[in-house]
Amino acid sequence: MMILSAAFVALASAITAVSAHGGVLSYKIGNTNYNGFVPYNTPTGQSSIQREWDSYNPITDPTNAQLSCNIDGANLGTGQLSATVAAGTSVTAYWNQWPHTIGPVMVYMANCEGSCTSANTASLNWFKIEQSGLISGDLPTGTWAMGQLVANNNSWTTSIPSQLAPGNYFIRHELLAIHTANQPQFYPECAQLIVTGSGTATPGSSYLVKLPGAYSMSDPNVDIDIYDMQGVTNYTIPGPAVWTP
Ligand SMILES: *[C@@H]1O[C@H](CO)[C@@H](O)[C@H](O)[C@H]1NC(C)=O
Ligand SMILES: *[C@@H]1O[C@H](CO)[C@@H](O)[C@H](O)[C@H]1NC(C)=O
Ligand SMILES: [Cu+2]
Repeated sequence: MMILSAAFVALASAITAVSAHGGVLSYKIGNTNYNGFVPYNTPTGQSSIQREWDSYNPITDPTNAQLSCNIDGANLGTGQLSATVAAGTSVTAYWNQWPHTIGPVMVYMANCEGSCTSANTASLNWFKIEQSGLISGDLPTGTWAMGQLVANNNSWTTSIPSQLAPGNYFIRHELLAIHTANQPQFYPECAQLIVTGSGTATPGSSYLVKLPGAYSMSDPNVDIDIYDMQGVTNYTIPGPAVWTP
């Protein structure tokens, strides 16, 4: 009986640990729904527009070599799909029952310079198409983009820039949870897109970053203790400026 209850406690705490974090489980692009990769499962036999990611756990080191598309970010081989999407179309990403409400939401893209499936995501040039941080109020209790995400069915909707030049791109959703003092939690997921249209705009070099590369623990907005910043009403989101063509 003691052994049984110890096992039950271990199981219960494992479930709690899983539900304390998360990631993007599916997308709606235009009017089409796409399943994401199923974490905690073998990639064998899975088919998705999303790159592989293995657990709900955050990346806590901003220089982690797999920051671009989460761990381990591999392509799914023959199961790797891409979604064809016209520039200007809206993309909604859906998370699991997302527990965190403090921190910014960032959406990046990167041109794959060829096939996204064979791209090394750490060497691509990433640019931000949207970000949202502290929306109202002050630290530590104000309303954050991540709180809006939770209130909005654990989802975030953004649009592919309508003037973006067509090509093969990644879209990368990243949550930076900062509810734990001086311990940032990065939650990135990537999906492969084929953007169509007649746009000609591409971001200039000042908007392009590597991931890892864009963030460091020496950034006070990454290594932040919001509980020690009572009354502060601004939060500078880390990484590059948003590119608006
Ligand atoms: C809420 O999110 C789920 C996916 O997690 C989705 O299937 C459902 O359509 C969404 N509901 C609304 C009202 O958008
Ligand atoms: C708030 O803005 C001030 C002035 O621009 C800046 O020095 C400070 O770093 C900002 N605070 C945060 C948390 O981003
Ligand atoms: Cu968590």
